[in-house]
Amino acid sequence: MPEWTLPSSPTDLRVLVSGYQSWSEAELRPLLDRQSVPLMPWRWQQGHDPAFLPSGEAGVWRSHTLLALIRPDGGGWVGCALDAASTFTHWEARADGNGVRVTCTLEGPPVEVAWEETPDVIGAVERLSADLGRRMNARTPAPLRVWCSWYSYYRNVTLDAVLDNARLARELDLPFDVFQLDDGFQADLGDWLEPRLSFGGHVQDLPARLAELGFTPGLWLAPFLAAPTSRLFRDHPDWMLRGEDGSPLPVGHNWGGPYFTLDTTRPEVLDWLRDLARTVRGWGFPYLKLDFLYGAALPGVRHDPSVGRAQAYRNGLTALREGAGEDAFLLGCGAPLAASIGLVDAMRTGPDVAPLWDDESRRLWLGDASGPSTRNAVHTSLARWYQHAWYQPDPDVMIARRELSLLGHTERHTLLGLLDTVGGLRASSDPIELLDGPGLELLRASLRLSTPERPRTLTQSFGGTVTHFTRGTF
Ligand code: 9PG
Repeated sequence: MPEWTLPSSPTDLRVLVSGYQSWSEAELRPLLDRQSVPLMPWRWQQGHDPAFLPSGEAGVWRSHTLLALIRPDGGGWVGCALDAASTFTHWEARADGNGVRVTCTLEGPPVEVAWEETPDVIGAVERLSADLGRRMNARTPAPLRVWCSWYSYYRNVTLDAVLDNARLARELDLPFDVFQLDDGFQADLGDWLEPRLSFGGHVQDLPARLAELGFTPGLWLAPFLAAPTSRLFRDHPDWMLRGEDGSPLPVGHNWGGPYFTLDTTRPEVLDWLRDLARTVRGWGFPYLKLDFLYGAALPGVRHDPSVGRAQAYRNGLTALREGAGEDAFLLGCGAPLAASIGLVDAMRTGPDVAPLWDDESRRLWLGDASGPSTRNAVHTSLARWYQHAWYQPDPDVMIARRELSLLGHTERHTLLGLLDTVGGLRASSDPIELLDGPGLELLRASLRLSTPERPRTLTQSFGGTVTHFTRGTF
């Protein structure tokens, strides 16, 4: 375990942490602040790494893959893993009297780790993260403009609703590349090939009709998960990740109950994942949003205990890539960030946007900023600006509508500006018929692609985020 003691006074330093998976909080904060840890233990698996949680002590910050400490003059220290394929790199910075102690712990086979003192922290973060991206053969295809059904229809989505929106988008000549159906079409979590009655059709009928309208068909899957009520779970309870007591381990609570995750050290599970991706690709979906991927990387008892959890995760994702094909566009979500490099084309780099600005009670009182809110989404995506060297960032959707939303005019325009700064994918979920003239104009503006910007002034703050971005000289 490498360890460094820095001579700098902790009061002068800020710390940049990256967070573990898409929904975990990433931020730049004074080192003497306290990194929040969710009060509710049942949230730990869903937005954090339960094996490396924030400590909750003032002056102690934990980060995966990358950690930086920044002096007021912009210089400081940066640590970054240079390989993340089968090893998780855990960083901790701890204010210690008049100095700071930094430790780096590896979970998995030994990998090279960079640790530098530099006059330009931001530049070094970008250089080292690009280095990591190169070493892991990052995929950074052109960004896409996506309509996604989730943020207005949620699980009540129907085949007709998606097609109505696609037809209207074509009529209005809205510049979407992809129409992506989200959660709500499947009979149960894990039973992806069987339709849910309320969806009003079979997902298989969608691609040809979307393609006729000139859109690339996209589909959401949570391929590693299984509900206890699903056929997948009933037929293969032995395929699930287990707890110490030998029974399937619940790995989160959503869809009205607990759910389980596949053990990707089992060859038959990898075959099943490959077949699933091949089947939906065969139906005509070359764009897949692969969600809740963190499941395969959770601590637990695996069939093959010699495979570490980063490697187990990567094996599961590799099987999906093999099934979907090299030319499929894979968007990771709820996914360990660096461990996905080279396998996904794009990655959600923050929690969900929601049609409200801030969920203060959950964020402040429950210490959990991984929940859906516009503030949480942009706060975290902005603090991960350097990750565009790993994949196309997906900062999540614009919300341009005024109905079915609590966002005000200024908040909608602020969201637009922040998405523009983050760059990467552009997405919308608005029912197009709800948009009036100004709404359509805002939507069109949000579909204009931009390149990521770097933070230039680290001393200014945005709504509690101590990261400031400006457009221009990148
Ligand atoms: C579909 C949604 C959308 C969305 C994803 C993801 O912790 N949770 O319980 C939790 C639930 C849903 C969620 C994230 C976290 O949203 O980010 O875009 O696809 O699933 O169910």
